[in-house]
Amino acid sequence: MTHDMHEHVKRGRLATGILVVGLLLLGVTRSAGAANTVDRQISATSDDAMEDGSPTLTDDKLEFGAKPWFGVRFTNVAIEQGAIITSAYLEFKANDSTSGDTDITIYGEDADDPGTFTSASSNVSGRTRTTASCVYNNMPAWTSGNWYQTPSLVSVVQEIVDRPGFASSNAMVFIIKSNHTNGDKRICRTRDFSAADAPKLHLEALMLTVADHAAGQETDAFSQSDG
Ligand SMILES: [Ca+2]
Repeated sequence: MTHDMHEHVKRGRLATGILVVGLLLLGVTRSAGAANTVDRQISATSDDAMEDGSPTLTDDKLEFGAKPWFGVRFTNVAIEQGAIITSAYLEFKANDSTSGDTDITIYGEDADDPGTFTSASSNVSGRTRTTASCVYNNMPAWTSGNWYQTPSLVSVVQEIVDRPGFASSNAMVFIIKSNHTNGDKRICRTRDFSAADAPKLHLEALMLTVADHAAGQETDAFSQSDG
């Protein structure tokens, strides 16, 4: 073959490869259904709580790294059971400008539709936690008045929505543990400070369509998401 013929064959193989990749991407998109974004903000005073001994429900701030346990609950989380979670994080509004060593771990509550918090003993720390968690050590410095996102909580939220009993518009709880309470802290505002400053939840998911379920595409979609 001449040099030109070699180049022609190489370009042909490249074009075929691009076509195959494109078709694969189309297939993944079609089998996973429509994207869905959910943004929720705490709306009830008992939906954010601090536990240091018995839980308290009306603190206007949560002090990560100073108190041992916090709970935040979001209602009406419109995610289909078994959906593929592609993005998940909490957002907190800083009340103070703080820096220094603050380390927390974030779990979900392993429940289909968890209730709001009460002042009963261990009502935050005693709830069943997800196996998945987000270790968030060495939190960045916070500046008063700014919003801060946690790292990804995809694995935590996926474990919750994969529960057979989870249903769209159920509530979702996150349990936050301070990994030590002897160092510095990050102080955020709660629903009790103001409605506008209450903690937020952001989720993005690929929703499986009815047709996808009927075609048995759900298994394919999950195996692709595992990659
Ligand atoms: Ca509260």
